[in-house]
Amino acid sequence: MPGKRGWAAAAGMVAAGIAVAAGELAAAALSPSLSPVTAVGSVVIDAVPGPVKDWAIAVFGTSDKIALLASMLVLILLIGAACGVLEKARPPAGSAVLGAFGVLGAAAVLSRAQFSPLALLPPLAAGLAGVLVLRALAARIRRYEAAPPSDAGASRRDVLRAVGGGAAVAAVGGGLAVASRSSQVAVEDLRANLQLPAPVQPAQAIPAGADLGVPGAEPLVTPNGAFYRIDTALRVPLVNPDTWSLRVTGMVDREVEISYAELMAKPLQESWITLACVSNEVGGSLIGNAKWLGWPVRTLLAEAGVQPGADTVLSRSADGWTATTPLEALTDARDSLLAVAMNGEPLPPEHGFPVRMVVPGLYGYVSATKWVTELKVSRFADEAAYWTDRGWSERGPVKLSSRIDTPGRGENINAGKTTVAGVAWAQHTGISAVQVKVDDGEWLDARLAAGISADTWRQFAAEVDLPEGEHTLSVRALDANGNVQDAAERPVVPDGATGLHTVRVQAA
Ligand SMILES: Nc1nc2c(c(=O)[nH]1)N[C@H]1C(S)=C(S)[C@@H](COP(=O)(O)O)O[C@H]1N2
Ligand SMILES: [Mo]
Repeated sequence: MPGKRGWAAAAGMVAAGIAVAAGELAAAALSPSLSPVTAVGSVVIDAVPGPVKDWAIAVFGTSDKIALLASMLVLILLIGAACGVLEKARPPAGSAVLGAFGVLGAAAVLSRAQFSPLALLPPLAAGLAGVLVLRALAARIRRYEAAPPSDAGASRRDVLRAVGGGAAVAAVGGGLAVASRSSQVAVEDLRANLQLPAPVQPAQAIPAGADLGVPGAEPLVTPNGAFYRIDTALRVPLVNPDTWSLRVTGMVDREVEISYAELMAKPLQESWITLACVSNEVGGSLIGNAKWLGWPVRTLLAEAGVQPGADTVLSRSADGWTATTPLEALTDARDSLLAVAMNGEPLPPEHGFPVRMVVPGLYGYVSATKWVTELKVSRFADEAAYWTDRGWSERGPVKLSSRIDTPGRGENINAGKTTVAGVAWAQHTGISAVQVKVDDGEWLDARLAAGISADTWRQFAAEVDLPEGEHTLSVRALDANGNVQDAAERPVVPDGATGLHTVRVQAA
């Protein structure tokens, strides 16, 4: 039996172990990128001098990361032990020090992850769990210390039970965290090693001059890392392609189920499609253009045999999110895809890996289901989808719109000639002209860049002459049917904002 100081040290180790497990489990529940252990480890890796890194790699080889994690764990347990002894000697100094390590963990996470309040949860959960457990155990040890000889046996058993129970909790929690982490790593490995099939029908070639390359304007192709992300997932669903399948159900002649391997073996096509969010404010950035590799939804629906009377397809994702898409948008000639890749790379997890839908001409909330697992052919009248159940319109065709990228709002520019540039979009209809206006002047035709297709946005640029002073630049687009962009200001709810994007600048 350890002495009383030994118990205090053991209590501290148990508290530290539970703290680590709590932090890792919280990260597992939210997002793997928020793991405090990984964050601290990465900070260590970055801080360690090169020669030490080389030494570690020489000694531990490819197990260098495991060696780092193991030494971190040993160090954490030693710190825990010291905190335990300190807590016994000078309560609550030990638990305060343990809690401070939670704050340090938070700092490490913040230095790694993109800031979001969520990133603070795992280290704070860790710190809180550590403090509470240590205080509870230390109180028992103090009771044991103060116990008269007649009670010594009972209070020692109480300490033994509490410390032993805590150790078991730490072990089980840690085991769960490790298991969840390794299944995440497994999916990430599968994704990293995927061989994408060559498209049977390659994407449209980008015509020369489609990207005007005006400094300050968004590029024609949005890199995956810069593509906006909108979803209701608190934690990015990690879907294993080996167990993923897509079922076609509802008003069909025969239910069909397709595996990832079967989907990858289909004749896939590549298409440029600009995806936009209904919540995009006028002038906003919830829009991006990418090259999608996928299989036409219409072919899968044809295999299932759509029954008469159906007018919608309810798509469901692995995390339960749903969208209802007009059936005709999935059966007409447009490139509605079950997409497996984005800009030549397997879908990033946050953009729907392994499979998502992309439908030209419709806002994402009624069409672009990520992590899709079911297509139910049905009637609008019989279904409620996630957002249409929350006040958004049942139909969500993308509205004709345009945006000035440069100059930026409030920018100070030189008086004289200035290039106004940006993008215009009317997916699946096409843009025919873009016009720019200075203050209350005439609408001037902008130079319209070559387009990839009617399903993608188009760049424009216009040279305007700005005298000194404050000016308002406005833009409007015309679609391929000759419709002029709606200037009336309407909010994003229920079916997308309208109004013209204006930018105020100061010319000097
Ligand atoms: N599973 C799932 N798919 C989803 C959503 C969602 O919340 N969950 N959001 C949709 C919305 S509103 C939009 S605008 C697009 C955004 O796709 P992106 O995040 O790849 O840009 O995904 C759509 N697909
Ligand atoms: Mo959206």
